[in-house]
Amino acid sequence: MIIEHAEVIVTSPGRNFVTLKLVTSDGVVGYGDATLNGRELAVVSYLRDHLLALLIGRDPQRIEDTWQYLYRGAYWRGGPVTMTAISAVDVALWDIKGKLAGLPVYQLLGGACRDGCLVYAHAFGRDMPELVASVSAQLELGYRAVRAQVGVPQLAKVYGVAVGRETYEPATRAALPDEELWDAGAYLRHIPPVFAALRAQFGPEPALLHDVHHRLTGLQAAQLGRALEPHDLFWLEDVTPAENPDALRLVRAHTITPLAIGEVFNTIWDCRTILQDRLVDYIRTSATHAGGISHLRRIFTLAELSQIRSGCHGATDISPVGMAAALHVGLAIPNFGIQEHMRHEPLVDDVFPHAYRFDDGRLHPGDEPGLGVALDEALAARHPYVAAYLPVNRLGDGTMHDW
Ligand code: KDG
Ligand code: MG
Repeated sequence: MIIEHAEVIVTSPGRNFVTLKLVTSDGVVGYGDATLNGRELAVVSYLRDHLLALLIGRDPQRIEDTWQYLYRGAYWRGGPVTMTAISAVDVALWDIKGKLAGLPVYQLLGGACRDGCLVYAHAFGRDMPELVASVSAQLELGYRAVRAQVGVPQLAKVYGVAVGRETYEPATRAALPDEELWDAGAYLRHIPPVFAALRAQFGPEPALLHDVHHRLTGLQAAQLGRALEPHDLFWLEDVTPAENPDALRLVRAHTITPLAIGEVFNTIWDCRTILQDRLVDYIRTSATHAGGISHLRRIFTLAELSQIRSGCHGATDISPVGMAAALHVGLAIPNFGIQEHMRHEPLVDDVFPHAYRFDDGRLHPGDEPGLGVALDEALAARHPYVAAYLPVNRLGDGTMHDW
């Protein structure tokens, strides 16, 4: 049996998704998520212009060998474009292997370690009453863990808070990125009382999370972590720019608020110092951007040595294929922590019918052979690619800042 056909499918049912489809000579189809938010077409080109021809004729069962062939064979290592493309190949091959075996992927990874994967939902509000209503709504849906993002009075737009729509979607369909304004002082003054108020309102039980989106210096992040300690966060995410482990080292030295990082990491090498020196409590890489199921599992095994748990990135730009991949890994590893669940719009679920299901605060990947995600190609074709960008951030004097 060989890989006989490979193609890239781009669709935009409300937001862009890039999907790799592999078909074996026996007619078995595998899907991989290749979506890189705001830079989608670079991965499409990497796959179409450089990888697809290398896949035709290969044995689809040789997942690790194919991974090594594409990683080492490129000579140019790592980076989001290369690794998103390799991730898609890896995930599609696991999908095929599961279908050939007649087993869900988590069974091939050693079987379930738990009944389901604890997930956290997103809540947001421009002000406190809106945030309280949003957290309440998520708890009523059955979530046990909620990420809370709130507007800051001096800032017109804040990461994680939708303006003029019901759901938050960071990428904007436009020819140029949106520009936002950032003021660390205003943010740092505003956030601790917000979490004090959430605890007063909801009590000690629900897990509360917050995403800083890589915007603070080590010292600012240490101040925030310390100020939040009385409010018992499940985690404080991406407090400092991800490429600098020393910033996290400073934060770590000054606060016991649990930390999470990793959504922009692409390989185990990006994670190595942070994991080996135990600079965080949760590692947030994804199957979509960090080398697929094979490499994600390797990262989580390294994390396990330092008692660090998984916290896979699961924003809306991770397609249902990528979400399923994360859930199969999450169900099977011993050091699972939590999984982000930013629900897709119903149209996305129609384009990607899937077996994973939400019940009692947890997601289960389902028991269909492979990943358990299909792609309605006719529906996908009715929603062609639309250029979209993530916003950029500036300080008050016009200086570019991390978004
Ligand atoms: O593409 C960028 C988004 O995935 C990111 O902004 C979402 O930080 C994010 C999160 O934790 O969901
Ligand atoms: Mg994040």
